[in-house]
This record gives sequence, structure tokens and C-alpha cells, in this order.
Amino acid sequence: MNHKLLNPLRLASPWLLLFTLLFCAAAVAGAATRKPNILVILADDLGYGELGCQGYTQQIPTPNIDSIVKNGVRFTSGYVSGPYCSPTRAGFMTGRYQQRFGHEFNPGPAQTTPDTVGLSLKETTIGDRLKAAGYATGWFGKSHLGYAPQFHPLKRGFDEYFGFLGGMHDYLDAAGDVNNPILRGTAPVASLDYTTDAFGREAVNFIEKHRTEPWFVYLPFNAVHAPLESLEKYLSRFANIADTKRRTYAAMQSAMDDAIGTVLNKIRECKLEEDTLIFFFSDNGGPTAQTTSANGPLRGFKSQTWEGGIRVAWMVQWKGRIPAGKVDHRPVIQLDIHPTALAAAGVAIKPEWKLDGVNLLPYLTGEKSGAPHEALFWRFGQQIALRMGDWKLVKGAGSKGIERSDPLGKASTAGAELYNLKQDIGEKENLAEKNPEKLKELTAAWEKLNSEMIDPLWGRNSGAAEKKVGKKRKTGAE
Ligand SMILES: [Ca+2]
Repeated sequence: MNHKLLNPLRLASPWLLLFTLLFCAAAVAGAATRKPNILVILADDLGYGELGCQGYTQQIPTPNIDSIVKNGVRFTSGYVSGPYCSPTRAGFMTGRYQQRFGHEFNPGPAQTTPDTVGLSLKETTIGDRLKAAGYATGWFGKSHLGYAPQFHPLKRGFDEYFGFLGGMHDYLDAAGDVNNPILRGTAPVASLDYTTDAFGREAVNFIEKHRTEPWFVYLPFNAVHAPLESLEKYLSRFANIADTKRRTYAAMQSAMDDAIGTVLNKIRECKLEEDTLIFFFSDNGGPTAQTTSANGPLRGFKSQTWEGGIRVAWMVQWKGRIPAGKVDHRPVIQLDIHPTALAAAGVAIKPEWKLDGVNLLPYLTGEKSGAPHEALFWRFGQQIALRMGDWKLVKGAGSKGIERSDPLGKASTAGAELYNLKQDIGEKENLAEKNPEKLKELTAAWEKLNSEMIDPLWGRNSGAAEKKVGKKRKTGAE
């Protein structure tokens, strides 16, 4: 009896062991080759100086955003390719300088924007490419890349969309502007609690739904863009701030940090932290006079090619894959996110895509030393800039911040100033006369890049176009 019973067991054991080993090996291999999730968090009009981790204004705690820096790398010279909302978003989406395809300025409000104005259909988005690589793709928040149906996020590589198509939105009223409603897919939603909470919640739900497959979440908050609106639950945190405007701004930034916390917690809860590459940046610098959003030591504001318009909070996290708690002073730009995400996803980057962005992964891991870019380029109407090493060539606007008084005309390097940002982060001392050779070198580099760009396909918003929106809430302008 025993003999007969034991025999099959004796036979079964080696097979069982073999199958167990094969199963475990397959599981390990599967885990190692799992494509990482990609999370891109974009703040709107957040000044360089505002977050706790940036080390300047310490008035508004941002523990959740700061945790990205604690777990990853903060770039002190992190840039965006536009000093304004839509151009920066076009650059991020394509990984290319937006002036290559004429997207130099914002589309205007829905009522005055022609159906042809939006992110060029000749361009391929990061959503298109990650979707083709098998990713579930979700976009939760602002678009600002065109209103016509062909520009809708669902047509640009995204499976799911919840947000609005204009440049700004009421935080509390879903239908505050019939021309720019909050949409689920393409259908206006009936109610809204608070855009910041809602966008975070939608991202969390998407991650939960797709936890077992690779996903890409693009989370562009309208916070902390105007209008200044918040909820009592956030305002009550800042009872110590007497100034109403500043208090409301603080509440908005705090709400955004909370919403980001819910997303990061969901990733942790799903045990996906080591499988998720996370980026955070702002689309342009702070318009301090309008919202109080401050740019720390930087000169200038949103809409300018001074550092205050284009240098932003910029950080990346990939637990277990890139260093934690590191501060990196090498210049990077939001164009880099596109190729970096693709490289992480195992997508081979083709030269014919003509990306301006650089895959930062080897620079983050230390595999490559040196600077990712020889030079960074800006053109915004007649404002120009170029950064090369510690040096910056710049022809900036006046000192007021958002201005629409730039005369039309071609940009040129005539009269451009020269600064050494390592010694002079505030762009106070123009060194052009003292360093004619350096001025010449940077001018030549700007002219070369500029010769590759095309003229803007549409002009800068005019005040007149905005007035046409009427007294109801302003929407698409900024
Ligand atoms: Ca913006």
C-alpha cells in the first residue's frame, strides 16, 4: 500500500519542482521586462521659487511634490521651451522645438480661434508613440492645443480624456463657459467639485483600472493658473496669511500637492513605485503680479525669455533605477521628457523623428557624464534666448510680466545681452561688452538654430480678441 502510494509522489516531486522553478523564472523575467508606467505631472504657471524642495519661499508646504525630489533627481536648471502655456505643451507633446512647426504662440479663446489652429497634425505626440508601444494612455486636465475636433486628445494618442480644451478654466463651475466646458471624452460634464481634486481623482481611477498593464498618465493641472479660486478646506490651512490673494494662491498650490499625493499613494498602494517613471514640471514661470506665484531669485516672469519665464521646478523619479535625493545642475528641458519616456518604454528613437529632446536616462544613471545639450534655444516673438553652458544670450521683454505690446516683426539678435548664470542667476550684469567672443559664439549658435525654425502659424493673442469673450469667464487666452 505504502509502496504504491509513495511511488507516484516520488515521480511527481521532481516534476513539481521543475514546474515551480520554471514558473518562478518566468515570473522574474516578466517582472524584469515589464514596461515602466509613465506619469507626467504638469503644473500651470508655478513659479520657480514656490515649492518647498526649491528652497526659496517656504510659505506653502508641498510634501508630496517634495517626495519626488527625495526619491529622485531635481534639476536646478530645468527649462521649458516656451514662456507661455501652449507653446511649452506643444514642445512636450512632440519632443521638438515648437517653432519648428509654427506653434510659437497660444491659440486664443475658443470663440476667436480658427479651426486650423492647434497642435500640427503632421506632428506625432508622446501619446501616439506610447499607445503604439502597447500603453494604456490617459490625459486628465488642460489641453490648450486646439479646440477643433481633430486636435482633441482622443485623436492625439490618448484612450481616455477628462479636462478642458482652453487655456484656463473656472475651478468650481463645470459649465462656467459654454465654449470651453469640462469634458469627459467629448461630452460636457454636468457638475464639478474642484478641478484640481477632479483631475487627481481621474488619474487615480485610471491607474487603478490599468494597474496590471503599462500605462501613461499625463496630468496637466490648471493649478496654479488664474482665476484664483479655492475651497474652504484648503483656505483654512492658511488662516495665517492675511492677504486674500496670496492666501487663495497658497490654498490652490496646497490642493495641487494633495492631489499629487493621492496619485503617488495609489502608485505605492499598487506596488508600482519601482515600475513608474515620474516627471514633474511647470509649463512656464510665475506671473507674480497676477497670482503671486514667485520665481525666487530669477529675473522676469511668465511670457518672458528671462529666466523667470522659462526656468521652472523640474524633477524626475524612478525608484531603484535612478539616484534618489540628487540635485543636478546641468541644463535640461521639457523636450527631453518625450525621448526619455520612450527609451524607458523600450521604444527605439528614430533619427527621422528629428527630436530636439535628449534621452536623459544615461545622464541620470551616471552612464553618461557631461551635459545632455550643447545649447538650448528660445524664441517668443521678438524675445530670444540661448543657453550654452553657464552663459545665456537674451533679448527679453520689459519688466511687467504678461505683456501683449510686443511689436510684430522678426526676431533678431541685435542688442541681445549676455549673462553668466553661474555667477549671476538673476541676470543683473550684462557682460556682452566685456565678452565679445562669447557673445559672438552664442549669437552664432542662436542664428543657426533659428534658421531651422519657421514663422509662427498664428500671432500672439491680442487684447481685442480677449475682450470679445465678453464679461462671462475668460477662457482660452492664457
Ligand atoms: Ca501656463
